[in-house]
Amino acid sequence: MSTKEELLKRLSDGVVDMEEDDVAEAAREYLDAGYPAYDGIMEGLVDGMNRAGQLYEEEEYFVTDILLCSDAMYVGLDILRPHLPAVEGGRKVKGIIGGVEGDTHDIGKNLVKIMMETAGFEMIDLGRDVPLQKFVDVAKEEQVQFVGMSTLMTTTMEGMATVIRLLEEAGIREQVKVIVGGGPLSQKYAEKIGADGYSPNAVEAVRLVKNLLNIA
Ligand code: B1M
Repeated sequence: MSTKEELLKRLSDGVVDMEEDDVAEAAREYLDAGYPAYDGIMEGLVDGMNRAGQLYEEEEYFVTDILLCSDAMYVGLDILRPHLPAVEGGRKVKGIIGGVEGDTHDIGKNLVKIMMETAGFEMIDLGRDVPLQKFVDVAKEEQVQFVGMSTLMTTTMEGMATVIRLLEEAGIREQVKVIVGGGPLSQKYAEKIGADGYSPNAVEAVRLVKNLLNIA
């Protein structure tokens, strides 16, 4: 029988190698062995996606490769995700999440959404390349408690500041917590634009929202 580390490596390698069948097989074996789905996602699938991202940056991988890697990651997510422990009871928290206008990256945003849903939050996913005003309109219509914005590009970061200004203009800034995340962002930048918080990853994002909304 394979060890947990061996199975995590197979999950990660399967994503890097764009091998959907290998990922599916490793994910099933991983669950059958009784290992936690959460680690399989973060230390297996996400690790593989991060490695694939590195290869893209080194110009070893092309756009098509990276998209096939993400397909393999989603195959694994479909298998592991139903086995994440569900959170029972508590006050239902409602939030929106989206990638800001001009940015079509959505892999990290999707992971954040999945972790939030697993934590019991009701998430409205606005998708990617979301018009800035839409964050405000939906926040108002749906009376959400928090707004999550993601971007991976320096060229689109400024859109987050605009959304915060639009929330103020709409008179609902005090009613929602705003959190931001994505590659080029930082705590410092979040503070600069007046966001309530920044998270470097999907797991921290859940903790951040819980802290901001005073949920145990
Ligand atoms: Co592009 N891309 N890309 N890309 N891409 C980057 C981001 C880049 C850094 C690569 C580089 O050049 N070094 C660069 C941005 C440079 C910059 O602005 N500083 C870049 C560029 C330039 C571009 C294009 C413009 C390329 C072009 O066409 N010339 C173009 C964008 C077009 C557009 O959007 N208008 C483009 C396109 C693409 C692909 C389509 C090929 C693909 C995206 C597929 C998709 O998302 N559906 C892609 C990818 C995959 C990447 C890299 C390689 C990997 C990103 C990724 O998915 N990582 C990336 C380089 C890199 O990051 N190493 C790169 C895995 C993912 C799990 O991590 O998204 O960081 P990440 O999410 C993390 C955290 O950031 C955090 O939690 C997540 C999970 O833990 N997080 C949040 C994210 N959002 C959060 C929100 C939160 C909290 C935490 O709260 C709300």
